[in-house]
Amino acid sequence: MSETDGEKVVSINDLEFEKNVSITGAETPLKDLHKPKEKKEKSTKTPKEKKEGVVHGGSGPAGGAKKKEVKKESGLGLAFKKEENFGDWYSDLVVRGEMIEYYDVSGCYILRPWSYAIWEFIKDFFDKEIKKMGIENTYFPLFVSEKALNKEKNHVEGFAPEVAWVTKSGDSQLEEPIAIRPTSETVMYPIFAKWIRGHRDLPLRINQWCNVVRWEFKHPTPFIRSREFLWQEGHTAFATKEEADKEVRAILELYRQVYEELLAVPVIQGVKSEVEKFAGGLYTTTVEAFIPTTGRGVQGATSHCLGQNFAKMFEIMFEDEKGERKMVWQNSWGLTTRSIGVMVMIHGDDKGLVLPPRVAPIQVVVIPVPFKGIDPSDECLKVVHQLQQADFRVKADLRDNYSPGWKYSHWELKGVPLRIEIGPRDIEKKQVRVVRRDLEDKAVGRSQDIPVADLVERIGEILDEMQKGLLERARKERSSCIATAYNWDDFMAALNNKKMVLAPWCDEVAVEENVKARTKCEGDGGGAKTLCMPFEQDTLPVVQDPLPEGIKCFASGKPAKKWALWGRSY
Ligand code: 87F
Repeated sequence: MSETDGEKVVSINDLEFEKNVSITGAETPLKDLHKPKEKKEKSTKTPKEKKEGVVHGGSGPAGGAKKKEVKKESGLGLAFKKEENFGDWYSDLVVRGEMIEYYDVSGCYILRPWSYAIWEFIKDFFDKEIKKMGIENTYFPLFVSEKALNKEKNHVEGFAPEVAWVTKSGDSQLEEPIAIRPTSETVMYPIFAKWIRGHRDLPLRINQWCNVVRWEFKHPTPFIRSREFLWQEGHTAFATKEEADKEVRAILELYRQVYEELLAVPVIQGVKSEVEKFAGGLYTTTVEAFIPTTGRGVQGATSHCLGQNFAKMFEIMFEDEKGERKMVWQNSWGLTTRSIGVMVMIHGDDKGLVLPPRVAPIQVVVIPVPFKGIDPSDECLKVVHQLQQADFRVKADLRDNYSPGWKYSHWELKGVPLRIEIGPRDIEKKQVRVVRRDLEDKAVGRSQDIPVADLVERIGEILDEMQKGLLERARKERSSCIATAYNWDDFMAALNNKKMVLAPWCDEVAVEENVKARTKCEGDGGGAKTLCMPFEQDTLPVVQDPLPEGIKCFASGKPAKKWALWGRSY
């Protein structure tokens, strides 16, 4: 770290994360987590003949008459249990599930094809929807000049320690350090001022898919908190506040759809408090998810109305129909790869990832179960072809050095929604066995025999059912984690019982700050804050809108102005 002109300049190579307590509860440095297991894996990877009968449509050893070198199905299980050690379970899962590879720059992760494909589904959906709304994609530079970055003081204040700067090229010091974008308001708005002249230039609505860098010092967690991440950032300018307000909610609705309809993660929509809103803006709306295992809320995405703050600073003006010069109204909104981490945390179990069908890179894996020298690989390929024709994402695992049981565990670890097993007896009966990833081993309906003739139709139905079922299950659990409290004691009890708490609130900054401080020492974990003031919605039946007459703030005892949803959070 060095100092120039009183400005802190962080050389991005110098820094190490503080070894804080992990936000997931893990204190083990992440880089050490996988070392012992790597060793273990090697030892179990010695090819051995498979003994147990995992075949159906017959019994006996896989591979039939010829003894094949096949891998045992042991050694694939996760090293930690979700309920017992959530932090380590998660870190282990994203690596073993082949979503993440660790990297030698702290806080940066490699997104492997298995997780990048999920990001592409999110991207494809959202991109198509915003284009329908008339928003255009663009690309602005990664670098920000110091002058531009510091133009809007409110905006950078508080964030400054997280800005990474480039100070050198080769051996020579740059004349002026340049920042790496932590977000692009200050990159884009000088250009907005140039592009917008008259009312006919409005609205201006652009979006970019890119990476940003925020040099976080809290414990990093794959997807959830990393120093570089991927996102989309939308930036728009309007002639009127009404248009801006309308867009804020339209974008928030798309974020809800990404979470609920793609990732099967229930969210609560609402508006942020003064403390929690984006300081550079007028108001911030949010979709908030919740991780029941840790009892923490997690901000899913935000859609801000910036008001005219940036227009003032960057002089983004237009001439209206009457020839008067006016400032534009602006919005900005963003959704990041954090969404993938939230989905993993909510649906994953002790066997691995559980991917909702709409974002599963492979929806169906077809596994041959050889018996008595009969190899069903050709039938597997036929089924793959049949399902591919119907646009399912499907793959056959025909590797002959792994047993069927090993493959079952492998694809369960990766979270593939359905597996199809085909053995000789299935071929005779013109059927296949279909096994669902989302149901427990012994659950009714987890495994069913389906005639090949009905396969396309039934697979479609089952995947739809799974998609809906995952959201319903998560919503039920989430809803059971919302408590209401009218006084401090009930509030603390609920919070320490891993709940979000809906409480009548006076809406005062000092009170929120006080609650944060008091919950830090009185309970375990970090301080509680407002997650949002939920919009009226049927998923939250406890919200009574308007607030009952004469009701007091749970924390200050002053007259309450609104319902606020409180919680510990990521
Ligand atoms: C970190 C360093 C510098 C968040 C930062 O939410 C600046 C910032 O402005 C910063 N972290 N923010 C707020 C970002 C606001 C807004 N930008 C466009 C979004 C969505 C996309």
